[in-house]
Amino acid sequence: MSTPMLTEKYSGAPTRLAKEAARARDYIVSNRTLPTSSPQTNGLRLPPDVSLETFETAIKELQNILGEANVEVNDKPLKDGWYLDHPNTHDTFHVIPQSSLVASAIIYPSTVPEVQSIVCWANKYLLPLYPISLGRNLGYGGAAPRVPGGVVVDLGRRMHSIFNIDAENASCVVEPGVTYFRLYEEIQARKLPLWIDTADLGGGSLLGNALDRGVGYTPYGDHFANHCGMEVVLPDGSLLRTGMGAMPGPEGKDNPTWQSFQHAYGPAVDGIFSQSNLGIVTKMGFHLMPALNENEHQSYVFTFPRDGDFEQIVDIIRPLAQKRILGNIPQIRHVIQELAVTGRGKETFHEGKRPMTDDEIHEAAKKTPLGDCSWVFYGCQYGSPESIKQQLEIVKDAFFKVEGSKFFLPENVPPGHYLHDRARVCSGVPVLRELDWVNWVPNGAHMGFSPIAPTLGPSARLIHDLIRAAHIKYGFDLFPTLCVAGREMHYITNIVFDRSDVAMKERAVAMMREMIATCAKHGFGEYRTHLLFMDQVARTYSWGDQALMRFNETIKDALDPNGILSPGRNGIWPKRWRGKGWELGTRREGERSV
Ligand code: EUG
Repeated sequence: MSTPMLTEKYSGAPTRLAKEAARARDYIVSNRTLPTSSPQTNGLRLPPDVSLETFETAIKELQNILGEANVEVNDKPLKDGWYLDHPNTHDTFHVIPQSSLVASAIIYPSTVPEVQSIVCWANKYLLPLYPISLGRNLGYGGAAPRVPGGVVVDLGRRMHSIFNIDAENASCVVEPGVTYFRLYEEIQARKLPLWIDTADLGGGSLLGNALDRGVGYTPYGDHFANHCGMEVVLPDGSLLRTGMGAMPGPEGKDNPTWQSFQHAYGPAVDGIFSQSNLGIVTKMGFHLMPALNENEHQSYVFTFPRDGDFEQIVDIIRPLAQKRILGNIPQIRHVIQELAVTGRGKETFHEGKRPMTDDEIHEAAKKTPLGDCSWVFYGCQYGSPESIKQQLEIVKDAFFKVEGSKFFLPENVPPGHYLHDRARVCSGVPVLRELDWVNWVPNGAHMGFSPIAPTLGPSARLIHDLIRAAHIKYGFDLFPTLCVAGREMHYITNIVFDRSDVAMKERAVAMMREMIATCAKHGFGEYRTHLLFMDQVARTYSWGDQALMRFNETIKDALDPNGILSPGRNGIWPKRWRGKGWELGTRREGERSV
């Protein structure tokens, strides 16, 4: 498995992380028992209701437009690769058989007119397209199409320009293939006083992550909220600019406020292109944060001894976040992650496959730098040194009310501790560290379960207990990471599984289905989900007898009458596909195997 660097590949890692990347890869390789490459179980997977003859005609036609090398038929063995060398053919973290969610072909456009031609071509042959930016939507299906045999449009490979880093407006415009790593290195090289906001892993696409409404950890951490202006290819092949970009600028230029004012005029349509299948976003603007100096941000950790401190911690965070004394979205993690994020497998801490008990976790935690505890709060304060000092006094006063809580600065923990990586992420420096906990099991993979709950003690207790009970029932260690804002929190938990263990994967899917249903009963809905659960999650947003789904279907049918764009994404099926058994995990339709 190769370790591409940014100097040679748009999706590679920066040179500053070469050693770390090689180490992460070696860890993953040493922990793998599966072959690096496996033939597809049933050979080439054609798109549904498309004959081989039609498929071959269509492929030839598109090859004539884009060039043969830019339209690949996916009839080769599948390689899971790893983070820096990831597939665009299927879900690298396959929780169902690897050959299930698989592409029939992969297309590499290089320009917006080429994307428009692809859309027209798909309409002609009724082929389901599945656009990806980088395909690093890890935990939610990666690059895999929702419909088996879908045609993946890999936008990132040839469309990765950074168009306009504007130091005065503090903004930029990017194409789908621009990663956090790329933008960060570009800004550093040009010595511009700007911060980016990165996701936990730096190899993701700015545009892709924002469209999926991902989270980051500087004050600009709400990625979709900090986007400003889009260019979109619609399912009929026409081109749209949103926000102020809809108004032409002088002399044929782009509008001068395209990256300045998101809301512009009339209905706010940008939102319908996020977590949806209504258009292919080819350009997206972002606000960037004016850079702070080294002494103008301070990361820190609090630990809390008892599981039962959870309610109190959440109730302490709420007013601090509402008053914006907490300037970013902090994370609370369960102490088991202090073990996992070392990158050493579970066998280092525990014998056997069953989940670790609380006692066993505490015993192992004693030997970690933060010591024994139950919850770990990773925060960061921003401002002048004097202001940070005052803020930290307020924050400490608040958290020290929890008996036995402890406070650490980066200088109080060893150099390899995760806090140092957290400090980078909270100051806009993209890293790779978050890969490490996937090594908890051999052939490690993960899937995200990410419900939203109120930032209230009793709700925190309820959702944690529900999710913990499910993990005990299905035999999984529980890895909660909570991104806590002033009014809601994302309870994100990563289900870590062994890709070679079929029974374990079946348990993971069953547990997801049960947690989605149980959480929905209490009003906790997922903010984002893996391909397999999109139908089920969409149907939990059922107020008014599925009023939202009817609305989404109405828009879908109006914009995409042939149903060619990402059918089924986020649970939205075009008319041509509805009622044919494609929905998974809902009672409305009979299930169809994928
Ligand atoms: C994380 C993971 C997610 C997500 C947001 C943040 C961070 C994990 C798997 O999904 O949606 C440490």
